Amino acid sequence: MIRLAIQSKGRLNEDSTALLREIGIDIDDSRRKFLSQAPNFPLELLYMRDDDIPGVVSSGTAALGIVGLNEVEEHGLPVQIVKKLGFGACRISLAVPKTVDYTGPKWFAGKRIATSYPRILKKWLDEQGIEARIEVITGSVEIAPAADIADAIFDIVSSGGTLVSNGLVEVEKVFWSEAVLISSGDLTPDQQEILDEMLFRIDSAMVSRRKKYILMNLPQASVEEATRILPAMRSPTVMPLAAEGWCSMHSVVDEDDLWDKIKQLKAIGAEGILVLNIDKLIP
Ligand code: PRT
Ligand code: ZN
Repeated sequence: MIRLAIQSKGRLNEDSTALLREIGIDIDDSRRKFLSQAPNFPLELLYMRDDDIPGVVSSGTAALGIVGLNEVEEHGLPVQIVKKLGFGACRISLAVPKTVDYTGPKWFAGKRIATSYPRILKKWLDEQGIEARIEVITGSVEIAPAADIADAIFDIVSSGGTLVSNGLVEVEKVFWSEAVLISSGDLTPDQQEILDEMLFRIDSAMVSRRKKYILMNLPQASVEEATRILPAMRSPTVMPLAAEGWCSMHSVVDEDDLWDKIKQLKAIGAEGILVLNIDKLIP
């Protein structure tokens, strides 16, 4: 059995539980308590505020956690980053009122900066050799300049919409974050085996997310050329069709390359191109 701490509500909760479901671990959200056990996997879920997750993992109360890298960095506790999970992407940036004539990092010298991330901010200020006053506030940091609590803010930005609607401009992007799987680093052999199984499943889920299955009808004469366009994992599957001189070709492509490949395949006579989502891909 292994215990995993995840955010009980908030931005990372849904994606965390969706990832667990995607790797075949059932979660009963309707009966969500502080602790719940997966019925089909040796995993116990501990639901908590994201701020508490680095702490419970570093103390070993939970062997694993899913939390934003920003929280891990801010708490500075000894936990291992096992895997970046590709959701919850954001950055922590410095922003100033749009009326300010911003001249560069030195502008912050002697200024008051409101933030919930004093440690990450202090590290950046030290690196820049700047002394500023850090005003620690939790929640609604973006209203601090208008309320004259601060001259600038250091806060999480994702789309940037919150800054714009508060008359602020992002001037320095300091820290990039996404959700990460963390571990106490102190696992029993049994727990390590469970984690390895989870990582194997997460990897195949993440790989398959960016891949598409493609099939098409192709003139027999174009098979060699199509094989160059679609390298696939070993080589594309080619099957004869009833129609003389034609075959069916199946392969896997990166989503990023999809439209480019389709254009090239059409140019060599491919027809009836079908593109499908892949549920799981085990390399
Ligand atoms: O209750 P609990 O303490 O668990 O949650 P919380 O309120 O502290 O955190 P929560 O749920 O807001 O965020 C959890 C994690 O999601 C953060 O620690 C980040 O790792 C990640 N994340 C990703 C974000 C955002 N994107 C984000 N946009 N966290 C917060 N925001 C805020 C941002 O500060 C801004 O005020 O959302 C607002 C909208 O952002 P824009 O730029 O899209 O307008
Ligand atoms: Zn929080």
